[in-house]
Amino acid sequence: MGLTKRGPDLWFFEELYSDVTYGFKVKNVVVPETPTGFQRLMILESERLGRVLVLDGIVQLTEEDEGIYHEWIAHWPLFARGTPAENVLIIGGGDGGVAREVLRHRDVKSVTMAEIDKVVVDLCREHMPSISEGIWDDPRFHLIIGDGAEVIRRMKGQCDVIIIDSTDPIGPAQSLFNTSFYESVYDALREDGVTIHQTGALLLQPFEAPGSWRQMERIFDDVRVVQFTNTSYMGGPFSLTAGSRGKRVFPLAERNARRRFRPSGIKTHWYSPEISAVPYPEFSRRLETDKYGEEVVMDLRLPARRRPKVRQVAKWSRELCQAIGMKAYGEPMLSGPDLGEDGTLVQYIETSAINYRRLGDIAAANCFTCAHLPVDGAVGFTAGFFGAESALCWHLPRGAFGDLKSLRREARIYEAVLPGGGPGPAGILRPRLAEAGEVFKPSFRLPVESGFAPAFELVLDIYDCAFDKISSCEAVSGWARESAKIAGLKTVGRPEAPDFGHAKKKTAGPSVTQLLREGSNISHYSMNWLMIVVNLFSRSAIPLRRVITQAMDFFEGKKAYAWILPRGMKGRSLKDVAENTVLFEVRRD
Ligand code: AG3
Repeated sequence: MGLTKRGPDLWFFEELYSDVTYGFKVKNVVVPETPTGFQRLMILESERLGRVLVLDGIVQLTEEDEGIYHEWIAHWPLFARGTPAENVLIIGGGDGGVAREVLRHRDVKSVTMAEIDKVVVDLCREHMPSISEGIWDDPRFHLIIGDGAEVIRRMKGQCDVIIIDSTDPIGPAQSLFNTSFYESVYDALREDGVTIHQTGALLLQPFEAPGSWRQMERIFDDVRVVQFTNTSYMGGPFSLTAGSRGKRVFPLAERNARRRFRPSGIKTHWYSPEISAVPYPEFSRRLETDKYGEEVVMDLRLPARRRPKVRQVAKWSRELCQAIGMKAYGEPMLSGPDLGEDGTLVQYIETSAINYRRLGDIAAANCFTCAHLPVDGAVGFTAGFFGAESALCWHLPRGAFGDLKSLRREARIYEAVLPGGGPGPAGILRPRLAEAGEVFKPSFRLPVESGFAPAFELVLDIYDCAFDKISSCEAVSGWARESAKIAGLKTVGRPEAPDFGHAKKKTAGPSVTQLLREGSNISHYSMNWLMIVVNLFSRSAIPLRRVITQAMDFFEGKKAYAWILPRGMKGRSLKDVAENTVLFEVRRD
């Protein structure tokens, strides 16, 4: 796409999405596509929109409507505060539009703009002078050409407002969406300081705002999503996500803005404190429900000699989808013609997967979604379907950005007694916290080595990964193959990575499954908050440390939360199960 001939005319079509686009007729190519060393830059002219800045095929601004974005991203945080800001930092923003709006605030004493790409600054200044009008002569304005992520680390406790005017979290801006970057933003803020950044089109990039929200929620004292619409960012409702240092600012944001706007004397075209920037209720709801993935892991005691056949298990997986309100994607994947002791069934669903294998008279089933999971419904339905009277369950938060302790607090290990599906008489227990050092010692025994359980599952959530490593099916498939090799597990067929459009839908990215002789190796990944979730089920011991390190190295993840779940047990007390369920953190710096 990009520039395309249509009859006698030249058109531009945006390259942000693989399945939807918008375009406009190009009157004039002002700057043909130029590699800047960071990205591809192009400036076009259109009759209707004026000059248009395009980076990596994505529209950044048009002269016609740039004011909408620039006014909202600048004035919203500045007016949300109870008191005027003095020091403002802009990260990105090379076209100068944000700086222009910020400098209209008379109380602002200093505006520093850290832009990594000098070519953007130079070419916008030359070809779109109206965007940055006035900033170059303003003594309060300072430009730094450099990496914002580094600049900000030198500004501890110095800023009242930090505006991150970046491209989407692909390409050079990727590091601006990392947890460690958000931490440095927080550190750079003064008390009552506010930061804001663009988090995409709420409908078309449904995981961006919730993803950032989730990361920011644990770092900032308060987080808000600001919604506006313009013409040049396709998809209707667009989002800015803001975070504050201290809890006093956002509850009064609207009141502060109404009180301070008029006396400021600033005349805006698009921003007004009278216009609600509150997201549509559906988006607020999604921020809550899409917060984390959830998995329920069930070991069900099957009635004597019950050996569910493929057809039955496939039926279970389909009906379970209905019970949890998720669509099934494609047909079930099978490691062999039947589901004997060695077989696995994996059914992809809307936001991840369901899987099953049998160990003697225990059916070991997992149900994972990247949205809200009605756990009791899933357990109740599964136990009912297989005629099990009780199920040993692990309910795990996945992709949670909290710390290890809160993760442990949110996890539940329980016996669900049917009917009803709720916890049994033994109540709810938590996993045992361990140090990575302990688990990585050669003396550590996996449940299959100690004889505690006939199988185990390694559950791994890896954070702050490299986008290109987790965003391609090929890359993840490569990891899965290598991982099986290191684990010493025999693969069955090739990794399966069907594209069900996960990445485009209300889900968290495509999935890759490598079926193994003894279970399945599944990864499901979320590209928008740069993390990947991995499950590895095994009936034999694996070199744990090497498998985990390989995964973290491969995806360039900085931190992982890892679980070891004993699977397929009989006659173990819940207390023993909890004691043998291990949760630990691995860091790679
Ligand atoms: N930066 C934000 C561009 C967002 C485009 N993304 C999208 N349509 N999803 C704009 C830079 C203007 N100063």
